[in-house]
Amino acid sequence: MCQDCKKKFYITTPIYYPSSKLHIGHTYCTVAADAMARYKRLQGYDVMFLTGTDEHGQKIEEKAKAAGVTPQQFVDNIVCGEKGVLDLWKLMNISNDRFIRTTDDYHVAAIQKIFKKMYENGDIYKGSYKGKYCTPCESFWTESQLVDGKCPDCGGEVHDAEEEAYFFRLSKYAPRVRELLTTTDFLEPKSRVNEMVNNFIDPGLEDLCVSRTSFTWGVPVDFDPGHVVYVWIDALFNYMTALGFENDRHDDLDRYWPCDVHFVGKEIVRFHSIIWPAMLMSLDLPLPKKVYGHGWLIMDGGKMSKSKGNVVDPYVLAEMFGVDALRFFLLRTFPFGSDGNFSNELLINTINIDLANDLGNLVSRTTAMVEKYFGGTLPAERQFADIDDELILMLTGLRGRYEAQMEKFQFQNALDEVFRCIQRSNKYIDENTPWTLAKDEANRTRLATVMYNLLESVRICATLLLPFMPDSCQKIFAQIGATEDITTWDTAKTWGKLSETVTVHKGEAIFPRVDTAKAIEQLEAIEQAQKKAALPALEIEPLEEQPVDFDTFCKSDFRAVKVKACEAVKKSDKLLRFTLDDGTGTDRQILSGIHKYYEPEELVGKTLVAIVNLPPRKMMGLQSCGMLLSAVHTERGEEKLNLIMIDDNIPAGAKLC
Ligand code: ME8
Repeated sequence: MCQDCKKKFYITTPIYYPSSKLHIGHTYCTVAADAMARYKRLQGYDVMFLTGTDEHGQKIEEKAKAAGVTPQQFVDNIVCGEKGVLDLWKLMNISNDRFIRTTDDYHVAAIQKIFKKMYENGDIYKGSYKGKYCTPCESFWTESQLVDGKCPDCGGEVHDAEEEAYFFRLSKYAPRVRELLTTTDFLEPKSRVNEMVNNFIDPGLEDLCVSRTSFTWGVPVDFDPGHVVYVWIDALFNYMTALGFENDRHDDLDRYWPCDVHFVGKEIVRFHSIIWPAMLMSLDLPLPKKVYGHGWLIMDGGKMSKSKGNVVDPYVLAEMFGVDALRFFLLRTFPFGSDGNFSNELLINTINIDLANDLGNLVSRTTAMVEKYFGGTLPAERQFADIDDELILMLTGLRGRYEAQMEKFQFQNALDEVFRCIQRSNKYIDENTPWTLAKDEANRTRLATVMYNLLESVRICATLLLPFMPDSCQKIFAQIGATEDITTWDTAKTWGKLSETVTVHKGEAIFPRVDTAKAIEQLEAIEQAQKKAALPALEIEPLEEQPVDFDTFCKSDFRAVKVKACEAVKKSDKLLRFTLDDGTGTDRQILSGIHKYYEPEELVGKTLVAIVNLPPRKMMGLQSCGMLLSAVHTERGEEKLNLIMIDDNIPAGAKLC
């Protein structure tokens, strides 16, 4: 079918803040959108899948300043740098058709035009804003919206702020937005509708502050220098500018708008289901068909975030377990609309049970048996039995059941349908005991039929798993001898597409079993190392600000001392006992708690510095007459100590001044 005649499907993810590296929580939504986009392509749709980055705002400006770079350099590094956003989507095999950056020239110019249009139609006006401001969320809040005096989104501190600003007449659109949410399927899951209506619309929608003067990293309001456009206005319109709205970089607005679905995390549903449609109404533009608010991946009871220190690195997980296994896990384990508790154990269990045991085994047992009993190529004759009917019926009906779930974005349920068929097929092996059939030549045709049925079952299941695990499914097709023309949406509902004399190619295990204990240990070690690497390389104590007068300083008697003997103090983990030559002819004993840093034998013969006129003190029953000087600093969170060792030519007793 020609591209123009195809039905269109436009899907978006949120555009990500490149304020720090992305974590597995960000990956979740993009993988879901990718599975959806691939599913629609499989069905024959002309798909536009958009993702991108939301690069303006105070948070980015501040982070760039702290890093000593310009905001543009800062975001360029996180978006395009090594292991940045683009690399991550490449790694995760994300098939987006377009990638927008809100710093792209065409987008910036378009936002200026859009802002001006709403100013000219009277929906944006100038006023002054007083309120509670949360810097990380770049949001003003009213007193009543705060939770225990803190930002309702991130729980962080807010502060009083006032500025001259432009406002969008959100209040004017409250009745229309309310109707949209309550009488249509615009927002899903339905539970999110109540939240929006009860918490935001019914208490009264106030006009929205849509410009800022307190920072400069944003789209300038071209008719009023000093104002930059509120980051959410800038961000939300990406969904249209990326198609060519108010710019001539792209020209597929007519083709794909209105959007079929915006996938967004639950905390940004408010922006997408209230502010976004209201602005489109203001400009008399068609509304997107749907906003789907998915849940969060939760770790240790909270949303993953860098500040909470519970970020899970998708690079580490993909490298250890494979990209497809990770993609599959995210959509198989958690219902898309609700929160899900992420854990490494859960990830490994899913891989071992679903992929290694169920799917992996089905593929490897089937191909191994076709090789063993038929040298890899099935004979053409068939002998069907009643027992086959149930399997065939289940598999030919799978596409319909799967589709019903996919259309509702219920990835977990769609996968459940596929895995029920995989489990049924494994049971079919046990019911038919091919190894018994193989013992008698008379059963050869029946055995070939059992094998063929299994291969067909694998073909259909793998076709429907393509949106989730594109690479692994291709490997499966290669092993079962399925060509491209019979791994399509159409052929996924029809039995008997593989050649009757199909040849299989048993290959390596596609989903190797993971040794849970070993993998957990490895992951913990990597996470510890990453946490350590994130600590400052070097920390030194701040300089003492209190001056010391010269006479007081001179009272401290520093001497060169030579280590005559050194041993660990019994029953102490820390203490070393030094016997020192201080030049007086009488040995001096000093105890020092540095065993963690030095072994006693390595210090014998060294020339050190001691302060010798401190009052003697007893430690572990032993007298310590003075103190050895050392240098201390912190490296990657670990305290380091170095004894001050001086030139061995300096005689014992020499005064240091
Ligand atoms: O919100 N689990 O950007 P963002 C699931 N720039 N989803 C998570 C998550 C987690 N642990 N952590 C984050 C923004 N997300 C705006 C969007 S769109 C016009 C502008 C999701 O980088 C989060 O819910 O902070 C959101 O949908 C997305 O990642 C981007 O978050």
